[in-house]
Amino acid sequence: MADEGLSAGAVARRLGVAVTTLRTWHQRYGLGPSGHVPGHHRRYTTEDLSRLEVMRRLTAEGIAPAEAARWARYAPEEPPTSAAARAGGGFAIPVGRAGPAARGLARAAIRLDVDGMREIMQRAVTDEGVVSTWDHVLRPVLAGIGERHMATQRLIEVEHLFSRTATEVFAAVPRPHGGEPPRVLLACSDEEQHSLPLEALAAALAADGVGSRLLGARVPPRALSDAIERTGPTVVMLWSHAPTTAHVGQLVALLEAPHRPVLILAGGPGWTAADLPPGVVAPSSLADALQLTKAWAKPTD
Ligand code: B12
Repeated sequence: MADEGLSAGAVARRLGVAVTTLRTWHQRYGLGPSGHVPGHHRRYTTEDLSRLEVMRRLTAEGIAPAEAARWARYAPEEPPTSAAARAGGGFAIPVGRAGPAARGLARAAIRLDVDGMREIMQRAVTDEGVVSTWDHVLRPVLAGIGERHMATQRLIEVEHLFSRTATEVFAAVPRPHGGEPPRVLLACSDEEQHSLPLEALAAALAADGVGSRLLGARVPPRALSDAIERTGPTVVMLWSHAPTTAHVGQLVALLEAPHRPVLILAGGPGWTAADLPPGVVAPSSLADALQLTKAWAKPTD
């Protein structure tokens, strides 16, 4: 490169990107020209160019621009490669042996591409149904997000947007209406925030014509018993994702309720089988929970 540096047009041509893209990278992410030649616009130096090469490569691999720019600014000599990322060492969300839909979803998630995520999730629900979408498309990505978060303490924004989008897609599955009031009550235990698995179950039930009441996250014992008294469900599922929210007392209260539900399910990895009171059933999967719930959700009188 000549000593006086490169113009924006020349850099754009070398990188194969538009001049407007360069301008955006400059204005939003501080990846601008640092050289200065009197009487000229600022010029891109060799260092600027190598930063921009990192930026171009990482964004082309699907890494979010802000994230790519952080690498480009601070570690241009050691950017992650997409192969390293797939192996779990970079910015990609590892999805193991999951199929193309989960891979595409993971890429859309890391880019915070909300439309892309919604489209993939919706298409999977339409083509494969809720259970398969959960097991083969969403769950691998959720587990991958959890893994990357543990390793890096990052990606909370990805986790939130992903969860929100999944919530919307599950909620959009049409609910049965016009028949009997729902006999199924779905609730997270007190202080439990991981409601997505219950949202998946509500959507799967709806797709099979079974209605439910979904109380969602953090249901205190009193609220749960009030809801049971007022709605008389035949099936109740209480979800706990971690031992800290596996309040066995909440299950005991269900067993002792004046209108005891016929089937009490303890869902989620928070519960320990040995601690479950007799009469409580722990499903092993969404499909299992769906089958059990449907069997008991029919009117009994
Ligand atoms: C999304 C997410 C969140 C979202 C939840 C959004 C929502 N609306 O649900 C938000 C941001 C709220 C969240 C918050 C927190 N989270 Co969080 N979260 C996750 C994440 C990424 C996915 C959760 C999920 O849905 N998993 C579903 C599948 C993937 O879980 P699974 O264990 O394979 O489940 C199987 C079985 O349970 C079985 N099964 C048995 N019965 C049934 C019945 C049904 C109906 C179904 C569907 C399945 C089923 O099949 C399932 C698979 O289908 C996980 C990572 C992970 N690996 O799960 C962390 C994770 C669960 N969270 C974790 C933590 C620590 C937290 C926080 C405490 C963080 C914080 N410091 O604030 C908080 C609050 C937790 C609380 N008090 O409830 C830890 C839990 C560690 C632990 N065991 O104690 C995890 C494992 C992440 C990690 N690796 O550290 N989280």
